[in-house]
Amino acid sequence: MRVSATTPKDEHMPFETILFDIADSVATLTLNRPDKLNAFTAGMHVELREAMDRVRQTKGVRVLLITGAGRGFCAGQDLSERAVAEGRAPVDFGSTLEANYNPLIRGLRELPFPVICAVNGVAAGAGCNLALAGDIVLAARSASFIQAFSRIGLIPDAGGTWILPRTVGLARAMALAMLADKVSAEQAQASGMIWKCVDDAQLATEAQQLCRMLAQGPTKAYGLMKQALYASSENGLAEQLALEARLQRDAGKSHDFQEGVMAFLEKRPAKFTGA
Ligand code: T3D
Repeated sequence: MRVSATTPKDEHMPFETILFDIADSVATLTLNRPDKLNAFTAGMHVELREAMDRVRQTKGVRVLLITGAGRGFCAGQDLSERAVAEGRAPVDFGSTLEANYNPLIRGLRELPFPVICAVNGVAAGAGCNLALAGDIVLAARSASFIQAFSRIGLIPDAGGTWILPRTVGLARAMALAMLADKVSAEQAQASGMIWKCVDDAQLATEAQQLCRMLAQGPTKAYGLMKQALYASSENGLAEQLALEARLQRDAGKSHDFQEGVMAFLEKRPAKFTGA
C-alpha cells in the first residue's frame, strides 16, 4: 500500500513543510524545512495535524517513522515567528502549546502502534522533545540533543519535563534543563535518553529495517505495551499488576497470540497480522 504526500484540500498537492508517505504499513513523516533545521512554524503544525489524522485514519498503518530532512532533526519553535514587535502583546505560549505541541505529543503516545524517531542531526527545544516522544529513538552518531529553552528564558515543553526525569533521572534532567548543554548521541544512549546511536551512514537503513520488522510484528501487543509502560511511572506495584492483567487479557485474545503459539509449536516463523 502506498499513499502519496497530500494536503487536506487536494490529494495531489504536496505538503510544504513536511514529507509524508505510507508504504508497506509504515507511515514516514519527514520534517522538511532543512534551511531552518526543520524548525516548527504555524503552517508546519497545520500539516502535522493533517498527517497525524492520516496516520490514525489509514487502515493498515502499523508503524510511524519520524525523521528530518537535511542536517538537522528539528530546532524547535521557529523563533522568527516569536519576535515581539514593539507595542504588540507577546504570544500566549499556554495557548500555542495547547493548540500545537501538546496534541502532537499526546497523539504520538496514544497511537496504538510503535513510533520510531530517527534523529538525523541536531534536535533542540521542542524538536528535542519531539524526538524523545518516540517509543524507540535511534540517532545518528553526529546528532545532538539540546534542551535549548533556558537560553531564551523558557522551560522545557512538548513533554520535556515529563520524559527527562523518567529517562535520565531528576539530577540530569534538572541540569540539562537549566544548562541547555548539548548532549551527543553517544551520551544520550549511555544515559538512557535514547535507545541507540548508529553511524550516520547507517541511520536511514537501520531505521527502515527496524520499521519493517515492527510492521510485521504483533501490533496489538505493541500498543498494549505502550499503555502499560507509559502508565508504570504513575502506578504503584499493585495497580500496575492489575493493569498488566487487564491488558494481557486483551493480548491473550488476539489472533497474533494464537499465531505466535502455533508458530512456536510448529517450529516456523510467526506470521503476525497485527490483530
Ligand atoms: O509556541 C511557542 O513558541 C512555545 C513553544 C516553544 C518551543 C521551543 O521549541 S522554544 C526553543 C526554540 N529553539 C531554540 O531556541 C533553538 C534555536 N537554534 C539554535 O540554538 C541553533 O540553531 C542550533 C543549536 C539548533 C543549531 O546551531 P547550528 O550552529 O548548527 O545552526 P544555525 O546556524 O544556528 O542554524 C541554521 C539555520 O537555521 C539558521 O538560519 P540562517 O541564518 O542560515 O538563515 C538559523 O537561524 C536557523 N534556525 C535554527 N533554529 C531556528 C532557526 N530559525 C528559526 N527558529 C529556530 N528555532
